Amino acid sequence: SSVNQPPRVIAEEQTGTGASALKMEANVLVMGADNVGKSALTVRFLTRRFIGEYGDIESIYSHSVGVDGREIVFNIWDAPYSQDPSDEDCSEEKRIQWANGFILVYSICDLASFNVVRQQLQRIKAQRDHLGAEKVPVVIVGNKRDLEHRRTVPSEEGRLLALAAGCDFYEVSAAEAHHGVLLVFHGLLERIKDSRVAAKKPAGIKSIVRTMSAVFARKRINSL
Ligand SMILES: Nc1nc2c(ncn2[C@@H]2O[C@H](COP(=O)(O)OP(=O)(O)O)[C@@H](O)[C@H]2O)c(=O)[nH]1
Ligand SMILES: [Mg+2]
Repeated sequence: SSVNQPPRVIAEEQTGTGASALKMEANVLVMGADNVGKSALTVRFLTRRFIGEYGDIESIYSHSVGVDGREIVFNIWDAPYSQDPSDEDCSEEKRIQWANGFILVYSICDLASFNVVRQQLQRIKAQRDHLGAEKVPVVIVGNKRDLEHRRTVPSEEGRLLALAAGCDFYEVSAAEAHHGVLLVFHGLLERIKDSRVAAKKPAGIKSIVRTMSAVFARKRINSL
């Protein structure tokens, strides 16, 4: 179902027992340059179909799926690309704040769109690092894989960018197949789950070990 409305603030996943433990919401922001297939990808995931032309309507879609007996509600924001990120009331900043996970889309036949993904990735990292957040759930998607004869972005470039940024990478064709698109959204969901588990842990084993060795190091120094 399409909902043309301003973003809602979605409550974080509930813990504990009861129905709330079985339901999880994930806010997904789809980003990338114009014409790379952001809407095609989104609509493919929602309806399993490829329509061809999508217009430029900004939408937030809500879509429920069952995963391992649990209800997952994807709230997907299909955002148009703005040349100037500081423009339009800092809305990119607001979108980034809203999102739990990011799908960064470029077209494999459009090198400029790949550079847009690089820049958006940096802005996401900058904003999230500033908030002191855990590792940000991001997947990078090279779309239009069916247009191999027009490729200008080698697969390796996409893979290297993802490797450097610590995120997942997929090449898909929203036009030709549903399966790859499904993997993108479910891959991101796993990342979002991981980031929530990480955020809940008060102290990782590494930081405990670090504290212990600091204590012992001090003792050793004192006893000299
Ligand atoms: N060949 C091909 N065309 C695609 C694919 N995905 C989207 N398109 C086309 O690319 C154009 C832009 O798609 P759209 O989803 O509107 O891009 P957006 O501006 O990023 O939302 C449309 O004409 C789509 O039909 C794809 O995987 N392969
Ligand atoms: Mg669009």
